[in-house]
Parts: sequence; structure tokens; C-alpha cells
Amino acid sequence: MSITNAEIADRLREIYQLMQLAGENRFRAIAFDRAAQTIESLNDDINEYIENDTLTNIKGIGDSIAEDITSYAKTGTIEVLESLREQIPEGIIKWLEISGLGPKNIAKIHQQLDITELDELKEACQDGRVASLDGLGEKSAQKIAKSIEWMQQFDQRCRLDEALDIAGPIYDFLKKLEGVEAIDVAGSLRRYKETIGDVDILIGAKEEDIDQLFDAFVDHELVVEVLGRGETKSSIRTENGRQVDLRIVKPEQFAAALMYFTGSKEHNVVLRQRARERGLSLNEYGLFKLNDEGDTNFEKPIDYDSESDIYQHLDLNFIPPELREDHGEITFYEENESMNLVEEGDIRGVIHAHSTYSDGKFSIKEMAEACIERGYEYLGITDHSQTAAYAGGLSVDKIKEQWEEVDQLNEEYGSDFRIFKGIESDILSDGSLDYENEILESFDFVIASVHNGLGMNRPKMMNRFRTAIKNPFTSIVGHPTGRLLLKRDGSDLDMNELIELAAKHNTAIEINANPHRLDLDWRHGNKAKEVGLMSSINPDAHSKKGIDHIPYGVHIARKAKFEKERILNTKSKDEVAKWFASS
Ligand code: DGT
Ligand code: CA
Ligand code: CA
Ligand code: ZN
Repeated sequence: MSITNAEIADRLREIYQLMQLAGENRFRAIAFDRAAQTIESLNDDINEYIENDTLTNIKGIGDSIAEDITSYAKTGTIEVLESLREQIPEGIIKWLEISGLGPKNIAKIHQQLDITELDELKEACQDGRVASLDGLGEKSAQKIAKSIEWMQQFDQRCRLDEALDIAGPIYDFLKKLEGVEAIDVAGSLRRYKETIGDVDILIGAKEEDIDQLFDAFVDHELVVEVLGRGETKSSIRTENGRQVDLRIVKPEQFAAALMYFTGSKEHNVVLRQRARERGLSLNEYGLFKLNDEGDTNFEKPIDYDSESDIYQHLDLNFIPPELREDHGEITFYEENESMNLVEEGDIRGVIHAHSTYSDGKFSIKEMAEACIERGYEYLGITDHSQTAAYAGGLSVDKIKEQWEEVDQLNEEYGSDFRIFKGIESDILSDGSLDYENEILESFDFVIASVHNGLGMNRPKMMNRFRTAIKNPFTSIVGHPTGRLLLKRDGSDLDMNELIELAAKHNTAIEINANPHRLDLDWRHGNKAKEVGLMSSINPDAHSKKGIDHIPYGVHIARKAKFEKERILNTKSKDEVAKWFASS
């Protein structure tokens, strides 16, 4: 049986946690935690050590833990873990994350009040039962209840825009502090993932400045709780429950640390493997030569100034952070210098926006002016279609009225700016669009979107989309899955098939840039690239401010490997008009 390093680390960490709760010797417990950390950051496969019986060569792994690991690899169980699991109910492991509540008190509360769930504990803190226990009191009870509330909030991930709202002010504040020689955001935020667990910030500073920088960080006005303060890392929680980790490294370690803490973990694993194949060792402290025993030789650091340099040492070109997900980027950048990914500055027009004709907040003219102010050269207005009564969908009469208004505005703008006549047509349950053909063909373009019956089973939903994609009047498919991030799952679809079909029928699939959606999901990027799918980075704006969501879409498009050429709204207004006419 083959196990992974991460898996064995998880088991060892579980033993550590359960031992604390069982009141076992603290040092014995900590040994398991240390071993877990070591194995997690190990460069090689743990199975090699097991096969060669060399586990005890790993620093911090003694005979007894080596035996436990071997037993797990052979039988899938560890004796000490099994007996601990019988003693300690699963629910209370989570209690260890409550700040201000140690293992001894956890055991006391669990035994005396006979509760195991987090919610039960919160209740017991609020109704005085916890306060009545020896050595706890009302103050502790309140603190625990508050901690649980934060924990329950922080358990969830947050959207990209929410994370940026927190990271932005803290980053700006830190950047100006004396002693900061380098600073960047790392983690999933630098990779522009659609949801974020916690915010990671990295600073390069001299050793003598580290303390005062951490002081300033934990004193920031957004901080409501300090979760930890160490020599190289401090973590805080903001009032909306988000965690921010600040790490400070020496200036010369900054590039390697930035690479490491940008992740993703999966990307890092491959990089470390490549380093070893080249007789090198890559970690958060830098790039080093391996010695004859295959260990990191910290005395022999390799020179580098930037992430680019480090990639060069691994025979790779610089990989943009958005792509670092181990989704084929590494093989690509072995051979190629650049993927020519779309950039914010490439976007020339706004497609997919609503006006007061349906559920938008501003008139067409106001939306157009907002586009002009932002330097765009066209606006594709797309109000809702007639079936969408809840969103003020447009009757045929209303459409004709809107067309007249658009014609008039276009005359005023002349060659400076153009409004395209579009519609966001509902895809009805049989896949047809929401108007007769003679109306559909008079629009400059049609976005086809599903707004009801999102939970249809896959075969029915696929038929619905197949019909809509093949419809010659469909130019763009809107928010394909209909998901609302962290709120509602999207429809059950075979996206690979739909992407192939769309490419074949010259239909684009939008990347909806609204941070609640970010749909098409970037994970389908490889398929889209393979078949040459066109996309359009659409704000789905219901207000002027909504237009400013476009950058989120750009970063998601980059994650999905879209070049400028495959993004419709990087085209000029004349080119877009041509594309609409031909698709
Ligand atoms: P998140 O916070 O869940 O949205 O995702 P990340 O990617 O920001 O993850 P986080 O905050 O746990 O760690 C930041 C980066 O640090 C992560 O992307 C890679 C690196 N890192 C952290 N822990 C480990 C580890 O145990 N092994 C490796 N290889 N890298 C790690
Ligand atoms: Ca993170
Ligand atoms: Ca983190
Ligand atoms: Zn829509």
C-alpha cells in the first residue's frame, strides 16, 4: 500500500491532538506534532524511507514513531491512534482551535457537562454552565463564546473581493512602515483564486526591524484578535472574522519565500521535485545545493534576485502567479517564454450590462458615460428578456423603444463610442430563446443565460444548453453554471462537452466577472485552450460600479489561460461588430 506524506502527517497530527485531550504527557504529544511538520515539508516520498527501513534517519523521527508510520503503511491503522479515537469523541477535537481554551479545560467541560459539539459548547457558555465550573468563570465563558462565533465565521472561505477589501488597507499600511524592504501579497490571493481561506502577506526586512513591524501589524485598527505572534509569523483576525498571516523574512530570502508562500501547495511540490532532480533543494529560505547524503546544504545557497531567477535555476520561465495550480503550467513554461495572457489594459469595451429598462440602476446614457469615463470604446447593453418578469424583462414594444434610444445616442457619439444592441435572453426550459427569430436577428448580439430551473438533472440541462449553443442567434452564453460562490452550487453540466460544442458553433462562453459568480470556472481553461474557445470578460453590470468588476474577470481569464486573442472585448468596436455579425 502506498501512502502520501500529507496523509501520514495528518494521522500524526491527529495523534498529537487526541493526546493533548487525553491528558497525556505533553512532550510525548509534541513529538508527534514535530514529526508531522517534518514529514509535511519533506522533499522525498515517505514510501522510500519505509521501503528502505530508513525512517529514523529523518530528523525528529525516533523508533516508536517510525514503527507507527510503518504500521500505518502496512495495515492502514496505528494502534495508539485507534485507542485514542475510542477514548475521545471526534467533536471536541475542533475545540482545540478555540483561542483561550486549553486541553485541560476542554476535558473538564466535556466530562462535567457531557457535551461534544461546538454549538452545545457555545450554548453552555451563554447559559452559565461553563461559568459555574471550577477555574473557568464568566469572563472565560464569554471569551470562549466569542471565539466560537469567530471560528464559525472563519471556517468558511470568503470571496475574492471580500479578501481584497481586507488585504488592501493592511498592505498599504504595512508598505509605508520603516524597515520594509520588500512586500507582497502571497497565497491564494496572489493566485487570484475565486475564494480565499486566509490572507497571506510577506515582508522582507532586516532582523532588527522585525519586532516593531509585527507590533505595528497587530495594532492595526482592523485587528480584533491576535491569533499568534511568533518570530517570523504573526496572525490576526479582523472584525469580519477573516485571518491575515504576516510573515517576515530577511531581504535576501524574500524571493524564495514569496514563491513558497504563493503556492499553490501542488505547484510547490512539483518545483521541489524539479530542484532535487537538479541536485538542488528549494524551500522557503532559499535555493541550496544538496550534499552527498541528499540533504539541504544550508552553507551553499544559490544566488537569485527574483522569482524569475529561481525558475531559471529549475529550467523554467517565469510562471505568472494566477497559473500556479499544477494545471499543466509547468510543462508549458519549460518550452515557452510566455502564454500571452490577457491583461487588464487589453480590455477595450464593456459587454453585458443592464439599464433601467430592466433591473439596472442607471439609464443607458448614464451607463455609456460611465464606460467613456473609464476609457472604454463601446458598451453592449443587455437587459433581461420577456420571460424574466421578476427582473423587468423587456416586451417587444419596450425593445423597439430601446433600439430607438440607442440609435439616437449612437448618432450623438459618432465614431467616438458605440452602443451595441444586445439582450440577455433567458434560455427557456426546452433550450429555445425568449423571442421570435425576427426580433432575435435584429439585435447586434444575444447573450443566452439560464435563470430558472438551474437544478434540472444533467441530461435535461445538457440538452437545454446544446440547443441554445447551436442556435445561430446566440453570440455568447452567460454565466454558464449559474453558481453563486459560497451560496449556491451551479447546474450539473458536462462543461467539456459544452466548451467543445461552443467552439464548433462559434459561440463564446462568457467569464462573468461579478465576484459572486466568476463563471466560467477557470478550471476548464485547459479544455477551452485546446479547442480555441472564445470568451468575453463581462461585468454583468447592474450599476456604474458594476463595471469595475472587470479586473476580477481578467485575473480569472488569466487563470483559465486565455490569451488576448480569445477574449472578445479586447477587440476594437469595429472588430467586435464584425465578430457579432459573423458568429
Ligand atoms: P487558502 O488560504 O486556503 O485560500 O489557500 P493558500 O494557498 O493561501 O494556502 P495557505 O494560506 O494555507 O498557505 C499559503 C501558501 O503557503 C500555500 O499556497 C503554499 C505554502 N504552504 C503552506 N503550507 C505548506 C505546506 O505544508 N507545504 C507546502 N508545500 N506549501 C505550503
Ligand atoms: Ca491563504
Ligand atoms: Ca495562511
Ligand atoms: Zn444573468
